[in-house]
Amino acid sequence: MTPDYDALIIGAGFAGMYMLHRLRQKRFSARVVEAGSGVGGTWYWNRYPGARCDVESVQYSYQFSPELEQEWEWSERYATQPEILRYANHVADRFDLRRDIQFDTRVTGATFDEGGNCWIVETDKGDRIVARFVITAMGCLSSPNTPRIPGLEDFEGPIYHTGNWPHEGVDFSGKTVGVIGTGSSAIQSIPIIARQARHLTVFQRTANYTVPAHNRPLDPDYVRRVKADYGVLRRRARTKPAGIDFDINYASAIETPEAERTRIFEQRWAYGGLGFMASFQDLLLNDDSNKTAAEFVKAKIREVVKDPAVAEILAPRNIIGCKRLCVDTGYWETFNRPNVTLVDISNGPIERVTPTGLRAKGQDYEFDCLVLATGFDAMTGALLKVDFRGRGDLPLRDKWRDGPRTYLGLTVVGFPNLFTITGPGSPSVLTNMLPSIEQHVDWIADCLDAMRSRNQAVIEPLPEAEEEWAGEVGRSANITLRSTCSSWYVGANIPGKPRVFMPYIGGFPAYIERCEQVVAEGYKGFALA
Ligand code: NA7
Repeated sequence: MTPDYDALIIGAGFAGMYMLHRLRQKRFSARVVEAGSGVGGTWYWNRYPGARCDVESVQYSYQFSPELEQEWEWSERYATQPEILRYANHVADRFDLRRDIQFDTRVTGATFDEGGNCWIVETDKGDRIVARFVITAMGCLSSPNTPRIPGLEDFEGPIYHTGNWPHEGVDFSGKTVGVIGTGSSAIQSIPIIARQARHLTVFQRTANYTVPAHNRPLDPDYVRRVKADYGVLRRRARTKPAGIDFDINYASAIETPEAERTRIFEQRWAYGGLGFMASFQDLLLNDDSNKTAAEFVKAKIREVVKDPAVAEILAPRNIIGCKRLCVDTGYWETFNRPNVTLVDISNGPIERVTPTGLRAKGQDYEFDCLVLATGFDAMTGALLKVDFRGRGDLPLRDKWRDGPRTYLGLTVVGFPNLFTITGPGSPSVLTNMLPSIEQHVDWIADCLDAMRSRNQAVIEPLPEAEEEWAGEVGRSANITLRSTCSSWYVGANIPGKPRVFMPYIGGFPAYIERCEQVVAEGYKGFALA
C-alpha cells in the first residue's frame, strides 16, 4: 500500500496547526483533517459568552516564531475567545496552513496495517487516507459531555452546550434561562448571561473555587518589555511546574504565621489569576495548608455575597485546587442580583427536564432556554470517539478499558506510529497548553526525522516502558491532593469512566527532562524497526 502522506494529523487547533508547520519545515508530507469549518479547536467551538483563557495572553501564545511573537498584539491581560480565534486564523494565514487542512471532516476510524506499516484512516465524508503516521491533535477538553438527564429531549426551548456554542451567538435579552453546572465555563458565562436575561436560575451540584481575574487592557510598556526579550519570559516559564511564569512562594502555608499568611493571600488575591495557588508551595501537598487557602476564599465569598444562605451554598466543601481552579470576573457578585436564583442540587440530582424547565428535589423550575455548562469527557473522550485499531485489530477502547495507558502521554503499546499530542499521561492539562503543545510537537517531529535518517519505518513503545510511565503518572498523582476528589482529571464526571488520574503531575520541567533523556538514550523504551 502506498501511503498518501507521511503523516495524517487529526485536528486543526493549536496542536494540529503547529504539527503541520513543523512537519512541512522538515519536508514531510502531511494532511490535517478537521471536524470544524475553521481552525482554532477549543477556541473554535467554545464561543459561549465570557469565554476567555485564564492563562495570561503574553504567555498563552506560540513561541516557535519570533516574528509572530513580535507582530501579534494582544489587547487584554486575559484574551477573549474571539481574540484567540483571530490569532489562530492569523497563524493559519501567516504560515499558509489552510491548503493542507481538510475542514468539515471528522475522522471516524483508523486501522494499523501491519503488512504495510501504515495507518488506513477513514472519515465521515467517505475518505480513505493512507499515512505512515497518525498524529492526534484533538485536544483534552473537546468532547462535550451532555449528561443523560431524563426528559432532556422533551425541552421545548433551545438547549445550548457551552462547548458547542452557536456561531451566530445567542441573545438572552428578555429570556428566562437555566444553567446547569458551575465549572469554569459556567463561572465565565453566568455573569454575562445574568446581565442579559430576564431571569437566570443556576443549578449547582458542586460549588467551585474561583479567584478574580482582575482582567484589564494590556499596558503597552509591559508588552514592550516582554517583547524586548520574549525568550527570558519563555525560559523562566519552562522552569515552572505549570509552564507558566508564576512567582512561586516556596514557603509552607501552615508553617507561616497567620498574619503573614493572610497578607500573602491578600496580595495574590489582589493580583488575581491562577497564581493564587502558588501563594505557598504546599497548598496541594498538605491538607492543613490547603485549608488555610480554602478558608481565605470562603471568607471572600461571605464578604461579597449579601445573602448568608446563598453564600453558604456557594462556599465549596472540597479541597481548593483539586478540581481545576476557576478564574472569574464578577461571579459571586452575580448572585446579589435580583434576577438570579441559585439552586443547590448537591443533595439530590435533577429529576428530569420538563418541556418548560426542570424538576429538582420535588420542585419545578421554568425557563425559556437551557444552558448545559456540563463540561467534557476529558483527555480520552475525543480519542475514543475515533475507532482506532492497533496490532491484531485491537480497539483502543479495549486497550484503555481500565483507564488510559501511554508512554510519555505520546505513544501507546500496540498502536505503532500513532502519536497523541497532549494525550493522557502528558502534563499538558495541568500546564499552559501552548508550550506543552510545542514541546510535544517538536519531540514528535524530531522523532520522525531521526527515524528517517536511520531508515526506520515503525516506532512503538515497549510494554515495560508504558508500564513504568503509568507507574510514574500514578506515583506523582498520589503525592498531591489533586487526585483525591471527583474531578474530570480522574474521569469522575462521566458515569462508568474508569477512575484513573490521567495527566502527569510531576511538572513540566521533569517531563521535558524525561523526554530529552529518552532521546539522548537512543529513544529508550521504544522498539524501532
Ligand atoms: P467542568 O469543570 O467539568 O464543569 C462542569 C459542571 O457541570 C460542574 O459544575 C458539574 O458538576 C456540572 N455537571 C455535570 N453534569 C451534571 C449533571 N448531570 N447534573 C448537574 N450538574 C452537572 O466543565 P467546564 O466546561 O466548566 O470546564 C472544563 C475545563 O475547561 C476547565 O477545567 C478549564 O480547564 C477549562 P460536578 O462538579 O461534576 O458536581
